[in-house]
Amino acid sequence: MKLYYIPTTRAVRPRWCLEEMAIPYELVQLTVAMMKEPEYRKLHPHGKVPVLIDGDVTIFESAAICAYLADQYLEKGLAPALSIPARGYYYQWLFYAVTTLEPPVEKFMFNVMPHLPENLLPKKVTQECSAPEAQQWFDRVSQPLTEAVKNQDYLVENQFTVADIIAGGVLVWALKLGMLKNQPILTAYTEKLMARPAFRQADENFHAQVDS
Ligand SMILES: N[C@@H](CCC(=O)N[C@@H](CS)C(=O)NCC(=O)O)C(=O)O
Repeated sequence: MKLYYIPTTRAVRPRWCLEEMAIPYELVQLTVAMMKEPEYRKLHPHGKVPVLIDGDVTIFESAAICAYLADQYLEKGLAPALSIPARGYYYQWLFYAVTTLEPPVEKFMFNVMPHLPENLLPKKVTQECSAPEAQQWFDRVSQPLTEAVKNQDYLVENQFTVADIIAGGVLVWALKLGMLKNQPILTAYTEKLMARPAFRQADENFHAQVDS
């Protein structure tokens, strides 16, 4: 199992997942320049991270990688069983996190960090809405998450799953960017996720900076 990774990026999510599962893996740390090499483009069509290679399978997209791992190692308990109703809620939060929760956080980030590498989106798309507009948008789409965790620790049936890793991965960015200032419930949920040993291991460079 090989994970192509850059610290603080979306590649933290599959690394967090692997750490939670205690599966041995090889971490391949890339630079932005290495991602643009033709060889790497054979693994990811847009030269981005993360990419996971598991035997004959090469997958990109952070949420897809985590969902794949959870299903391959169902006994590790990071996804509800296929046939139970909780599986529906699991899919709901997994897809909500990447399609609805993440876009305003990404837009906010491009506003406050305009030099982030991004080779896919046209410039006008990365900066089409201001940071305050992105914050308002985020405040609306994060409401359902607040409702979901206000009386329980985790999103699906109060069991930690990959849905928490993917939604949590987005919320960790929001927290670091200062977007959760007025959201005590989501701040508490995110901080609880960040205190997990597997997350701290996966996001080691961030903690090395903050703790030292
Ligand atoms: N939807 C993809 C997004 C991948 C992505 O945009 N990765 C960023 C890092 S967070 C990247 O590699 N950016 C470098 C670039 O676009 O040049 C996922 O979740 O894996």
